[in-house]
Amino acid sequence: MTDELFPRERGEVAPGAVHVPGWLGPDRQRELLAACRDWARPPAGLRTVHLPGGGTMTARQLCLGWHWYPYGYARTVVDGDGAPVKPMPAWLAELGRAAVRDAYGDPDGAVGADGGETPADGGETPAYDIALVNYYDADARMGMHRDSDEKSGAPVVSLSIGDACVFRFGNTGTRSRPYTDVELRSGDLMVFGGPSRLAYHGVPRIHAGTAPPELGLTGRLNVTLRVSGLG
Ligand SMILES: O=C(O)CCC(=O)C(=O)O
Repeated sequence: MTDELFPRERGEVAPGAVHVPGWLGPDRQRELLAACRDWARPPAGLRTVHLPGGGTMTARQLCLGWHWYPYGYARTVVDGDGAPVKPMPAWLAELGRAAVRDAYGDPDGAVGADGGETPADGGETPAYDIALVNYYDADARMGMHRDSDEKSGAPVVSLSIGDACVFRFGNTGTRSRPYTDVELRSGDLMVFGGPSRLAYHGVPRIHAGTAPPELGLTGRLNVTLRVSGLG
């Protein structure tokens, strides 16, 4: 992708939904990519997700901390090889907290009454204990959906690496309009919490071949960090 005359700016896509372009620098992107490659190996590696209606997700997925399957969480890959889910690394949980702090500009990471504060941790954002890593090839998509299987209202943190995509951010009531299309590029951060925590969102298009060449990645990786509230 060519450099632009004007830098892309942080933007509030909807109340509580913040886009921070280029939040991860080239080194952090490379480190996260290397970690994703490691996690993608079996057991409990990258898998195709089968939906109850008979379809399959075109983005392939792996999980850390808690294993997500349609539609719940488990400690083992109940819809795959049955292996225990890989642990959520402390550094990745901390990256989630830092993302929330930076997106909302809150030095304590405390993000409001429905943003995940718990008495147990003194009012700070609780620890991120789930990572879902989605891998998109050029033809993969993700339909409009809500992240509603967690018991915590803490903001969702989403990190993008590789090809750019169209990220569609909608409303809490319906899968259709009104929505806003945001281009997410390698290194971009999206955080959605508060009134947008349960907004429908999806990925209708990947811009194939737009990953920074130095990454050596074909396709797009998205790492979404969540707080389970599952104890
Ligand atoms: O790939 C993305 O940017 C979105 C991923 C997503 O919506 C999800 O994992 O629930």
